[in-house]
Amino acid sequence: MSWLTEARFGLFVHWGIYAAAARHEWVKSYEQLTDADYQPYFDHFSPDLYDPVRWADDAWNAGMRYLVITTKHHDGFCLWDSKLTDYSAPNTPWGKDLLAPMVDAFRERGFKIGLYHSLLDWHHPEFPVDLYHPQRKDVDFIDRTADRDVSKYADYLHGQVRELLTGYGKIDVMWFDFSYADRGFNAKGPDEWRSAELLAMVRELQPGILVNNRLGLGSGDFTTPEQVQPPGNEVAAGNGTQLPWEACHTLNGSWGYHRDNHDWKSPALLIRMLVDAVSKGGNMLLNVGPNGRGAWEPGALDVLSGIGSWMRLHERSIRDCGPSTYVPPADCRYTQNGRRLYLHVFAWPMGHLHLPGLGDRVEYAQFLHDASEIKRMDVDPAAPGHTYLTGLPDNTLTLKLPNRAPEVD
Ligand code: FHN
Repeated sequence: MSWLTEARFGLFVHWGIYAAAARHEWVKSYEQLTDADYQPYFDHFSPDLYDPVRWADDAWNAGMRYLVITTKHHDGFCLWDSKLTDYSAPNTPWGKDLLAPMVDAFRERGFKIGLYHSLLDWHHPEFPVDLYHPQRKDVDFIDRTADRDVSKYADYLHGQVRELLTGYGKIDVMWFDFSYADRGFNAKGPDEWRSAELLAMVRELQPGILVNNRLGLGSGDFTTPEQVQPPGNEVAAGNGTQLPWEACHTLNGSWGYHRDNHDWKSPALLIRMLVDAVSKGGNMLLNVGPNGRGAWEPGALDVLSGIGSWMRLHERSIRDCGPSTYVPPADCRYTQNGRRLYLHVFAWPMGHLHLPGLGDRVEYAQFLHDASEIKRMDVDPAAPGHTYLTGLPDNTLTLKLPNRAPEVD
């Protein structure tokens, strides 16, 4: 798990022909489009502005260190040159595999590579017409699976995952999405995908790969809270052990490109969410939805640039950091890495900033951007073990702790 917890911050990319529709990646289901209704997006998909080297640079400069790309989303469209279907990028006007140049560019830039793969497939003729399927209105609940053989779909699913894990070099994360048992008919849920067999194959083909918790077999190697910040360290369901977790978030409320969604989260908010995650032992996977031409929106680039400016100053308070045993003041977070304790001030108190329990343990406080150091902290003799900081010009401070292990007062 070391590289995942060391990286702490990754890039999620939702991209496919739904980006040409420009109305969310679920557009086929939301609008209950037939295959014929949806075909024009395939027939006109030719992302002339696609530039994976630039994508990798922009993401790296934002401080992201791993990629998770949607190889196939629920609509069934494949970014790579699959031998198991014609419903793929090489058969669109673009005419080429889109995954290979992306994996190459990001790996060359230094990223770990993660592949998102949808367990749902609204294009495959054997995938059950369930309560999410675009054709759900056309069949009665009782007849939903009458004419479909989900085991044939499972063969296809396993075959495509094998293609992905044998055709694109070392893959570091397999990000399946998503299993559900209640499908409005007698579904067996994850058993339909033959998930245990699929997971065994993934681990055999890519030893050391990390697999998320959405294959329907419990917690996986890490849990994936979505669009929420867990209240504390995520605990793996059931067995009480604590697993790494990764909160995935959109920039603007939409995973796939949506022409009307420009309500960008601010860099300040996203930085606080990233700090909050790390302070609780988690990661943040932040999503970009490129448009149908393969470009990232200016609003997205602006937000990522703002995050990158902060990361250039405070990256060490994120990389390989985790929770502290010290309790931070209200509206603050601590992230810690060994003897370095990082104080993140989300909101300024009136007057002093009171750091309970640190007392004279702080050797110095350093403002990361001007390299000035406070040699002496205001220690209130009436409140032994407490430290007061005043007039801090920055929102993230390095506090250096003595060699002895931190204790909680
Ligand atoms: O249905 C998908 C959704 O489109 C998106 O891919 C998110 C990302 O985590 N996963 C599913 C919803 O949980």
